[in-house]
Amino acid sequence: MTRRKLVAGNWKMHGLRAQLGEIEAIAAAASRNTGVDVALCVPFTLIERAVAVAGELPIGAEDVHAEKSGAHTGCVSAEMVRETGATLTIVGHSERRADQHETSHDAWAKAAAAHEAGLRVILCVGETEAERDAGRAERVVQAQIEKSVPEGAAASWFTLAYEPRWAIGTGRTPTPDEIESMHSIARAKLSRMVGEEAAGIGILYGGSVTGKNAESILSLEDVDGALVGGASLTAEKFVPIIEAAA
Ligand code: G2H
Repeated sequence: MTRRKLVAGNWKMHGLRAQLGEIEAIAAAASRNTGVDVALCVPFTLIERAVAVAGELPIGAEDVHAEKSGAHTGCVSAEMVRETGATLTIVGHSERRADQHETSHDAWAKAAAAHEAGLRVILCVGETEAERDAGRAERVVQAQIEKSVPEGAAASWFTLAYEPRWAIGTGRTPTPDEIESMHSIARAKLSRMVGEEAAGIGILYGGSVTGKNAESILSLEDVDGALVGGASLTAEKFVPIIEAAA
């Protein structure tokens, strides 16, 4: 099954209105590079303005709450995100698992809520350095997939992102063999969960992707794109990654 590559930016806790020009420049590059899908996930506060300047570039959130509404001070529901004009969201990012103590069950509930609200979901999984050193990386990632991928996950709305935690924002990346091996294990796990649909589900790599390493990572079997943090903050850094995927 043919899978189009997706390069998604994750601005994390970066981005004020002064950076909207970067989004316009990224959107322009995305429209020139028709061989790849591009998306940008930004802080809640910037979504509506980002949507207004992004044209055809899909804008997403970095998280949603699992419930539709309620007494959850400071939280934002998937329905609220959808109303801003956003069309996707990240869930289960390792920084939320670490900083907000989110579990795979939380990620599962958020992914299901996001889908119900009409958002595309990018669900993140990935092992810690200690887990890899202990030879447990594959089991950890398989267990995260088992517990956090919603029933009926389908290529039309669901994307998985493998992000080894020790590679995030550190400048370190796994070897090509390690990436290929984990992506193949992840797809096999998805296949046991959702059957033939797994062949169409994109699996992104995330963790210190830059313009320098993008081509070698994106050319790997079973790598269907990238989730990019630091290098998505400016068009100057992000556009070469988009071009490497196109
Ligand atoms: C991993 C990635 C984006 P960075 O978190 O999700 O961030 O590219 O900065 O390592």
